Amino acid sequence: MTSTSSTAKVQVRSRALTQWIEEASRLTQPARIVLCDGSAEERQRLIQEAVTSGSLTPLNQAKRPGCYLHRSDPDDVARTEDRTFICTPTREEAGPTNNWMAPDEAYDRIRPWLEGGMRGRTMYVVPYILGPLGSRFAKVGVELTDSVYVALNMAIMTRMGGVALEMLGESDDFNRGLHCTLGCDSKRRLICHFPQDNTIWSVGSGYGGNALLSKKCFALRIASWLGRKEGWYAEHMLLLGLESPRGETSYVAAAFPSACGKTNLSMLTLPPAFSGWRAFTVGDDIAWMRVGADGRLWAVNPEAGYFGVAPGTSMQSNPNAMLSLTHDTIFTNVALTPDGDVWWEGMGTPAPQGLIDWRGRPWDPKSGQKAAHPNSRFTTPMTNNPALSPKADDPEGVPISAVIFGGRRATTMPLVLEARNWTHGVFMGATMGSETTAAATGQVGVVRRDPMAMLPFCGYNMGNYFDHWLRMASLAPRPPRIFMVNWFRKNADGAFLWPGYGENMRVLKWILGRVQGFAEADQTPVGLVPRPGDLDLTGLALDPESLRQCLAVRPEEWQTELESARQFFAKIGPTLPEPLALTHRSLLSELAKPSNPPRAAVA
Ligand code: GTP
Ligand code: SPV
Ligand code: MN
Repeated sequence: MTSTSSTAKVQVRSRALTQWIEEASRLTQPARIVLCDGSAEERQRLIQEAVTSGSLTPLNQAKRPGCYLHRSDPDDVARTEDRTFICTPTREEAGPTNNWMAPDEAYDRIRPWLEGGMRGRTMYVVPYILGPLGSRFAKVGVELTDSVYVALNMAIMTRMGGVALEMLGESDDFNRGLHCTLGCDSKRRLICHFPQDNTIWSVGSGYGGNALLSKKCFALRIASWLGRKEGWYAEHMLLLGLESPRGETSYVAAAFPSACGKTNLSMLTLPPAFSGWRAFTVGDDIAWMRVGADGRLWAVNPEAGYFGVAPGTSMQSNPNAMLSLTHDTIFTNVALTPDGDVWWEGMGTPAPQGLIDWRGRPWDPKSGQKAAHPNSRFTTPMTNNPALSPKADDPEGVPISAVIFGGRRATTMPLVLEARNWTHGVFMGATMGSETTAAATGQVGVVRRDPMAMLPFCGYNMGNYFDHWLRMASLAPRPPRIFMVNWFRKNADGAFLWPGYGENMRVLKWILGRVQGFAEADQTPVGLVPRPGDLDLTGLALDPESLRQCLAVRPEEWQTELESARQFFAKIGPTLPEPLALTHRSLLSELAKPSNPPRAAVA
């Protein structure tokens, strides 16, 4: 018999929501239904439940108050792109880069698994808002989940609870996310998106983007589809504010693929030579953008927390993240120290003796295995971030001066490259490549085309998505300038050429200088690149040869790059917009011009 929690001080006024909850509970047959109100008392209650059930382990509360550790099933540690489907009436709508299933087939495949799937368990009803309260960007979603870990994460990642029911009112306009862990059985794992129904069904996984349905499923896949229909943009982008010594703040939006540096750049700590400058985080993973009445592009962060990569996060690389993690944070798949604290590779402190690894087993430093999973994560509220922008909650969002695309590339891609114009910029984003990372299951370190960092997240046909991007220039009379960056180029010994992290400010300063019209650049066949003297390198000990290699545009590497772009465009097929094909041809002929090589930036 199902009972509904009576402790919640909130009320559902939407008949559509009540009906959907009834329908889902008839199907999954939970023992209890808990309507989440988002209160602090509720959070404590859910934490208690999670600790009792073993889903969360309390950390040392003196050292890390309000912090807990979660260990996921070892077979369920990252997004599973091969189990992720876009379920549109036709295959063409999903396009050649997405897995596609017909909606009826997907519903029919999953429904039998859901029958009684929550028996003996609790169904948490998690209403949430994406976007600042009162913003024209904001949208309501509701996730029904049998995972208390998911409910607790959603409370950090979104504006969750009564506020969302308030905003929804009697309306039937909300995203319906149904999530059932099914014992995290990889054989019954499917993440299906039904854009036409504003619905997501996710089963068989309790991890990250597979299970926190507000994040990649709604805020990117479904939202990108809504954005095309309604004339706005949902992007896999960080949002960063940079205040100059004159007190003017400019905002940039940057799209890097998963585990390629968005959280780090969004929280960067400036080098000492940049005293007088300040950096503020608006968002670290997702941006929703619209053209404003002033003709500029305006963006909000739809989320309210960070689900960030732990390994590599240290007081040296990202102090703002480290300070955020001192309280009220959930850690997933990191290592546990004997005194109840957390540890991961690249934390900047030696591994303490007696570590318990991410699987919950004693860790042997000589085993060659990682103590923390490479995709181990922290979930922390944005209000924990000392660098949080005062605009992070602004319903209007922030105006974007520059869009930055970036990948993880050992070769070819210079430290920074400016597009000649909007179409060239869209081409750069559309053809960007990046080495795969641990954020998704599968082989790590192989270069794949990941357009605008959206390959796994675009909810519709990629060719139409490119077209939507091209259209922005006509919608916005004052569009942002477009750049490409690469923090990950390597020398012949396989070491990173560029120090990265806070030093990336030097590149950002050049980008702002270009936008404002005072920074210089060199023309290359593939775009504009700073000469070494155009970057502010005050206080940076980087040898001139490494810098030269960072900035080099090598025609033979670009031949290979453009061939790879051609193959990718061939895969896109008939929906590829003609201006992108034309840009490809004109870049090829630029590269072939004999007069091109002897330029400063060309090695
Ligand atoms: P998702 O949350 O998966 O979308 O990842 P993300 O894009 O936010 O990446 P994140 O900032 O968490 O960084 C991922 C990894 O890249 C971490 O291990 C970082 O230490 C490393 N990283 C970030 N920025 C830099 C950089 O500038 N240089 C180098 N070499 N590594 C970096
Ligand atoms: C990513 O993979 O881009 C992430 C983590 O931000 S997840 O929430 O798992 O998608
Ligand atoms: Mn991400």
